[in-house]
Amino acid sequence: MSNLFKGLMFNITTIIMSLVFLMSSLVHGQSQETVVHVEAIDHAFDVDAPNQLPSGWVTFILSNQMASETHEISLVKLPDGVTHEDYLTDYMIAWETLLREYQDGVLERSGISDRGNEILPAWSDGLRYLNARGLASPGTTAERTVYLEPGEYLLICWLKTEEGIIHIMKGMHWEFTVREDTADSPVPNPESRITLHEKEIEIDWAPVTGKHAFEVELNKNGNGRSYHNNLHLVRLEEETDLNEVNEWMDWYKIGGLKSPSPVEFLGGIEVERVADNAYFSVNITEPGDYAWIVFVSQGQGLYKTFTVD
Ligand SMILES: [Cu+2]
Repeated sequence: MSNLFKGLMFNITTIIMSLVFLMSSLVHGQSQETVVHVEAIDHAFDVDAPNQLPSGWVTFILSNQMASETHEISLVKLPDGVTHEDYLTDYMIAWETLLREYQDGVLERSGISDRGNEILPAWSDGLRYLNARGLASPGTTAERTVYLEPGEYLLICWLKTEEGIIHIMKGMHWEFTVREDTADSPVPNPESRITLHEKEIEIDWAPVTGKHAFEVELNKNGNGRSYHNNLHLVRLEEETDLNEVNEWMDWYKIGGLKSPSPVEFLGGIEVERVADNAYFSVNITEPGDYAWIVFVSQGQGLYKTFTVD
């Protein structure tokens, strides 16, 4: 009787321990799926996650601790029926052509859109850029939280090498699928909010060192399109010229988004002009002078400088 009881207890204990182990692996698996760690390499993404993720809120952490160039977290959702391969060949080859024609002076700035309609695949209109230009300089780590609908995605980097080659073409792309099942990850609820008005960056925040999470509200005009679609944090040096930084952020220009960058980038966002609020985090490790910068194409960037004591 007593042996039977011991045997029963042993079995129950084994079952409980197996369940605890199973649950802890599930929790571990889930956290790896909703917080995706990405190490930037010149030129690849080393991603510590399965290439099938649940739908819902997912945070991408781009660590640029090993590379010598500035990189970014850019996320694009493909239209139905379009493969990762289609994007990396048909679409990217057309962009290489557009860039070359513009830089060779064959194409005017105002003609890029029409020429794009001629040579980009018809499905390009169906691409959804969830984020681009989450710029991170060497030695920095940037975070971005996005809502992923089911579908096929690419994590890419549009920056350029010294020779002017787009990092995607050098191998900076990671393909993944977002499943129908939803992760129970919470809606981001950051401490601070930034509002991008037409002519002002409004921010309610006491700048101190440490990690900071932000929600960005994009003020929209009457047509439902936001005045601005991007925001970045940079660390200022004595000689930093923010107008020069704005020029450098112009991807089309020969020197645009090509390392070395004129300033240290600590992360940020770029979204479509019809996008809802955006979420990102930055890490300020040292006191100094900093600036929020909104890149304005062919115009004057929007800036807000601040000091961290
Ligand atoms: Cu890159």
